Amino acid sequence: MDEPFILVERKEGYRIVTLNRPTRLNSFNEAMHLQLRAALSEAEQDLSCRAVMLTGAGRGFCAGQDLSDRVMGKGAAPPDLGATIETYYNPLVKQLRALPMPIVCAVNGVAAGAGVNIALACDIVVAARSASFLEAFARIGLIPDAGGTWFLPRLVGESRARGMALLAEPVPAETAERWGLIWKCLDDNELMGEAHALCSRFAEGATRGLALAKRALGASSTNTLDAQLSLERDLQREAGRTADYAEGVRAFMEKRKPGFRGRV
Ligand code: T3D
Repeated sequence: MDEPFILVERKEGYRIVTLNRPTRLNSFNEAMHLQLRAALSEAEQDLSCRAVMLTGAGRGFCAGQDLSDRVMGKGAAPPDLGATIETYYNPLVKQLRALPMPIVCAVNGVAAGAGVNIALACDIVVAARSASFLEAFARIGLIPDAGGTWFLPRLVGESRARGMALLAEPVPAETAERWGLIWKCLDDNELMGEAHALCSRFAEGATRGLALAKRALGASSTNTLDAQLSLERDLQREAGRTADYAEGVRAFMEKRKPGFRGRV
């Protein structure tokens, strides 16, 4: 049986999913991919789960692909990386984006390679001041994958995206916040407290509305304004039919905190 490369902790209304290969800076092997996929699917199926926190064990967040699985003997046929991307990384990014609840990524230390882009696929990224973001691919002759070439220019603009991708230098968490790559950089000892506070807040949120907002934002960068306005109309129609919307309006009028029911 595989080791537990993914740890799951259940909290009131949310789950903490921890990448757990600390001696390899939580880099991905196949077993970790499969365990992460299963953990996210279980979170999705549990209607009481209204947010997910993704973080790493030990001093790093995630160093991307485990390169010890990619060492080639001289003269050996190269691996088909397109196949591993298709089988593991692309489904993971799509799964994170489609999760019907917010995902808070608590970047506790260095994020490198696909580790950066998996963080960027999450909804809210908070990072410890000591963390850094390293699109390491150019150092080994690869291109940013796991959505990197899509996320980077959208988040930080073309020139910074090209700098990160082509120079492969670490971007400190403080700079990442200033550039808009992430939501917030926090003192190391405040990171997990803030990540828990965000998840607790989402665990009391109007989850279906938040999921619809994720969908709308996810579609916006490839839509025309006309198409986006139509999508907003359709998704708002759906949001307007939720019990949480009715409760939100009632609570506002009665000047009280809303008691949202979330995914039910
Ligand atoms: O292959 C496919 O399927 C295609 C998909 C590719 C996706 C990718 O992510 S490709 C990019 C892979 N990642 C990298 O290139 C990053 C490699 N790691 C680093 O550059 C450095 O480790 C860091 C800059 C992230 C951190 O540096 P530092 O000095 O803080 O730590 P370290 O000493 O390098 O690493 C600590 C240990 O973790 C070390 O092991 P040791 O010597 O203590 O036994 C190191 O070998 C191991 N480690 C770190 N990253 C990886 C790794 N082992 C395997 N794979 C790694 N990616």
